[in-house]
Amino acid sequence: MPTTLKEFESVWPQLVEDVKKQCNAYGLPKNALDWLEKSLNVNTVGGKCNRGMSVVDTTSLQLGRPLDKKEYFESAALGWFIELLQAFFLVTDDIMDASKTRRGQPCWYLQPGVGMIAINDAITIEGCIYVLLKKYFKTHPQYADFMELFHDTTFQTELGQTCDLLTAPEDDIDLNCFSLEKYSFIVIFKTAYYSFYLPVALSLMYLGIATPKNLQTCHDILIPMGEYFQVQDDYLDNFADPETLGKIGTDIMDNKCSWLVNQALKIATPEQRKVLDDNYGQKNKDCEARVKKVYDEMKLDQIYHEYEEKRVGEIRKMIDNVDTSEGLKKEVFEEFLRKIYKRSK
Ligand code: DMA
Ligand code: MG
Ligand code: MG
Ligand code: MG
Repeated sequence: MPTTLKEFESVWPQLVEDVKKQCNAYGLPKNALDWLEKSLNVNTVGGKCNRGMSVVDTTSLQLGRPLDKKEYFESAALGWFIELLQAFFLVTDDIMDASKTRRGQPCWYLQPGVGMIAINDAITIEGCIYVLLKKYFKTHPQYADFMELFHDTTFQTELGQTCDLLTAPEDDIDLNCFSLEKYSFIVIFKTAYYSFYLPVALSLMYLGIATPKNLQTCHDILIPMGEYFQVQDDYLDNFADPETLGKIGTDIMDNKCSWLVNQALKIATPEQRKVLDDNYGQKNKDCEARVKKVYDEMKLDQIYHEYEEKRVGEIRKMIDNVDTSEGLKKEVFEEFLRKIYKRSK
């Protein structure tokens, strides 16, 4: 049975206490301690926690039984480190993307009294990963591997964000610069590694079965799955109800090399292309509405649903062919796919 959000969240308060204990050992002033606690709670908790819970689910599926108390806590702690990494990325991403809401609330940098302190808050949240990793895993045989994996994955995500931002200049709109090749690199690096490869790789390391072959198999399935997940994110940015999604889409106004604009460019008539050229990437609601209208005319939602069925079929085939000779279980991938298939938020 997959873990529940409630059970997973029950581990969180202990981790906050641990961070506070470290801060108290440094004699951190009370106001700063309170600030950090609030920033941690607001930015890390309140999401779906698919990434974090997948560490727990992978560990339990691999062992083929429910986890004991210690195993649950340790896997969930590793999962929360991914959620901390995600919080670090989201706080900065929302500033750079000029987003307004996240998880149904104003973005952290827009909350009263926060502003650009949010940049330091993001960096501090990242630092908490290593405070906690040391506390719980210093004597684990895989301590160095955990640390290296977090560092590598963080760097990969940062490179993805670099390409995402450089492909979306504010003042130089040129739709000819977009392509599905560029798109693929951006989303694999900014999303797939930390959201899909990282949770499963951490669990395998925790269990001591992260052989090169098993890690390669994880990579070969989870990177395409992560690519599909970001296509969903781009689709939802335009087509989802912001109320359900918890965030208001910004991709059109931000001039993003989104999956939708790449599809639109493939099929646009000369008239539609002109509307896109004149209105994409403009910080103006009317321009955005014109682009949305073209997307509707093109029935991009239908094209997306066809893509989804085709891609999920291909991923299921890859899962069927998984090499299980070194103990990896197919159910790990089936469960991850189940969590995201046809998601609406
Ligand atoms: C997501 O890109 C990637 C990271 C590393 C946060 P995005 O800007 O499309 O995410 P969102 O739609 O959640 O702002
Ligand atoms: Mg964003
Ligand atoms: Mg972004
Ligand atoms: Mg998005």
